[in-house]
Amino acid sequence: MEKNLNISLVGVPLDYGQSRRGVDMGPSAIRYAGAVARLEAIGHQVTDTGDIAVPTGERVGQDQEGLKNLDEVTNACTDLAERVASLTKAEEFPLVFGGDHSMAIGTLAGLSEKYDNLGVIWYDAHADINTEATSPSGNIHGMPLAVSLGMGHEQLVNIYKDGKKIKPENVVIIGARSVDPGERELIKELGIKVFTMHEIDRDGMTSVMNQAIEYLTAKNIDGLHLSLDLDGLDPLYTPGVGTPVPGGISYRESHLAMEMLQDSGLLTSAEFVEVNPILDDKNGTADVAVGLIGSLFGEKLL
Ligand code: 6HN
Ligand code: MN
Ligand code: MN
Ligand code: MN
Repeated sequence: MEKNLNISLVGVPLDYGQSRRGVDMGPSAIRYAGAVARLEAIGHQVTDTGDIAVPTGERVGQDQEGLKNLDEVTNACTDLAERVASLTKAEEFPLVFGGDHSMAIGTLAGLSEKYDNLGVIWYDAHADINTEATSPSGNIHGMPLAVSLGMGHEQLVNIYKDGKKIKPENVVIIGARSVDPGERELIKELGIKVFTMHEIDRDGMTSVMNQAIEYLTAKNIDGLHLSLDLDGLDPLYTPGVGTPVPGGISYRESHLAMEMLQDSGLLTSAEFVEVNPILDDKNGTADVAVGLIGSLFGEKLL
């Protein structure tokens, strides 16, 4: 790696965006798996800024207008947005550990302070582009992309700053294989670039990543965020997730994707989400996350 970064870690022990407890322990699991040492061994400067405060104890959240735990998710995402914005202002590279994927609303809101034309790679089995009108579950972790594009409940859309935080033409989804009917419609309407498992199988990960990077480069993005949901990988490799979907991206394909992102030199922030140690096998999913972090941040085999 040519460039040593000042990386600031943020943990988001949030599980209110979905219905399976335990994903709030994701940030600890990723730390235990050795994230800091792995990054330091590459030569980066790492500061762990600790966790965002999220209420613990027996679940107190209330459902509102078809959204589960709306206030709890709103509060955590607001705090996260402020933390991320202050890190980018200080020229730190934000690396965020989750926590359920609703937290991406906060990450992207914070990044919108610095970036007007942010590119986003959404590495996930799901599209996470439901609104409360299309969601089959009411779980906000299925909605962060829609919310960040300005669609959905106004309390979520207006977190940190009013309105949309990213542009649909700057988003690339990779690994999708479980898309709800309303999501499919919205993806078509907005013209969002999606590489489903079909394209990955047909063209191979090398081609998919080259296409994704070329596509985003042509948009003149001023930064690139990776939002990596561990359920993007096949549950064979990452069983510790709340909404596993078979037929996913392989371990090697995922390392290759991370290496190609590193080689692109475009990345300016990242988040690794949905690690649930309660559902995991000996913290293996967090181990995979840390391995991918190694590849993403420039670890070399030789
Ligand atoms: N995730 N599409 C389903 C829903 O409930 O909206 C699943 C969402 C999963 C979200 O994995 O981040
Ligand atoms: Mn997912
Ligand atoms: Mn997701
Ligand atoms: Mn390689």
